[in-house]
Amino acid sequence: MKRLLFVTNLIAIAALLVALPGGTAIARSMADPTPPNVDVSQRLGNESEEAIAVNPTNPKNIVIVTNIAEGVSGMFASVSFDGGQTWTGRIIGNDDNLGDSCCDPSLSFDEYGNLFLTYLYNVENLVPVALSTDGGLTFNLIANIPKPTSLTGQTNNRVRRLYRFVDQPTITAAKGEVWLVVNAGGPMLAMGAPVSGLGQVGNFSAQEIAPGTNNCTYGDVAIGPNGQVMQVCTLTESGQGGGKLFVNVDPDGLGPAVFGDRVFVTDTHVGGFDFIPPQPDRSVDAEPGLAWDRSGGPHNGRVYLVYTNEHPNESDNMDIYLRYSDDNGATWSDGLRVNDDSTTNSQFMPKISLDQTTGNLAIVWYDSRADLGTGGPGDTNGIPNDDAQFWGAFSTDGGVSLTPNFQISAGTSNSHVSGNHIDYGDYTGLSFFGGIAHPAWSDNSNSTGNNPDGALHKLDIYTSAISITP
Ligand SMILES: [Ca+2]
Ligand SMILES: [Ca+2]
Ligand SMILES: [Ca+2]
Ligand SMILES: [Ca+2]
Repeated sequence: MKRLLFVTNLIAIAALLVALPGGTAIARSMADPTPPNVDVSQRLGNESEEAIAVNPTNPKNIVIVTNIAEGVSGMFASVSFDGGQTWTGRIIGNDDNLGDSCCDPSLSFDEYGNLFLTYLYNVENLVPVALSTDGGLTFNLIANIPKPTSLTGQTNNRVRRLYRFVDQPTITAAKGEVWLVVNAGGPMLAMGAPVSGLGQVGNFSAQEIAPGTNNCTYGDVAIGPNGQVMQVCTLTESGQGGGKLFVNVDPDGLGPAVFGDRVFVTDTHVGGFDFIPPQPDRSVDAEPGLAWDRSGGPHNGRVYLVYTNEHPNESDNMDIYLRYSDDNGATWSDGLRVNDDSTTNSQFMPKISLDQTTGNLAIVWYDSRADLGTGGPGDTNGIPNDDAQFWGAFSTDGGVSLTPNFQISAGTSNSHVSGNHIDYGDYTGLSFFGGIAHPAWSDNSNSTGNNPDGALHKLDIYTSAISITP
């Protein structure tokens, strides 16, 4: 997410086998209390704000794209063909065929192996869509989506006001369609295109404003089993006071129906720029994320929403919550707290992913529970709640309950000492497929010993492969 602040700046253990309901278990390493961590970027300078996607036609093929801090244009892109053990990285969007990329990458593989990438330009108010048909080795621009000239059911005045800026694009592809949502200078604008095979992508002719989303942003988009599309966004009040989550649904995707009225889901008490000790320079938003079950399993059609909640407001006690809906977002379950610690520290920047081969869920987030300011492995500096680790949990029962939380990052990071002006960035990455969850996060612990900037300096991108096995 290139939030507006950033736009302005630019212009200037023992085996841990946890038995789960249904007879499944999480297999964890005998020797290591955390799963093996891999430093994907191994670059001087700060990489942060990471997107990750697993190729369903070849689950050993994983792609990561992230922001970089140095230089005017460019993003870091890296590809693995061995399940995330080894990576080959490069810089893209540095005035190459992808133009002058700023940041905010979003990635999605579809069932044909198409890999879609969207991001922001430094200068142009266009929404780029790039496609890779070789597993992320190369990308080509397939669309530069301009401001629509007209929109069904919208006044000319509304259309005229679009694209004063564009921010926070998110792309997802499945069920023969690809959808992108972007904050189009006020409301959320959604655009979709048909997909019929590898490299076979039609025009982004379906463009719609999600009603009632003016000043609503930092959201996500998901595709349901019948091709329906849901967007979520957070309507943020100024500063840190609070935010409300709303969803809108287009019931037939690329068909003639349009997005319905917004549905209020919950208050989060997390503002658009809510400052917390572990994210002191950039702040956080509620970072809502969606996952729709298309697995054909027992919870087919259930859509999940993960987000951050602060309670009490302005306490910095942020927690990760999960809700689900079985009626296309009309009504939602009560919030289930995902993090299982008993501290009052911050959990933030959650990401959710649903394994479409099983219907199981993975959720990951940054977590400051181990930083009590009393030293030890979770505290780098004697100050409480300003260091973070990366943690996760699975759900195998349709989001009714969660596994015990597990620590993913082997080390502890401190975003402020990275000198990255956006701390860890605005979001994290997760792709869950075939029983293996692949998270991506920003890390300056140097737990792997190969960050060229050393420990507690600039950030590298880390990943891990976490199995949930029968
Ligand atoms: Ca707040
Ligand atoms: Ca908390
Ligand atoms: Ca600390
Ligand atoms: Ca680095």
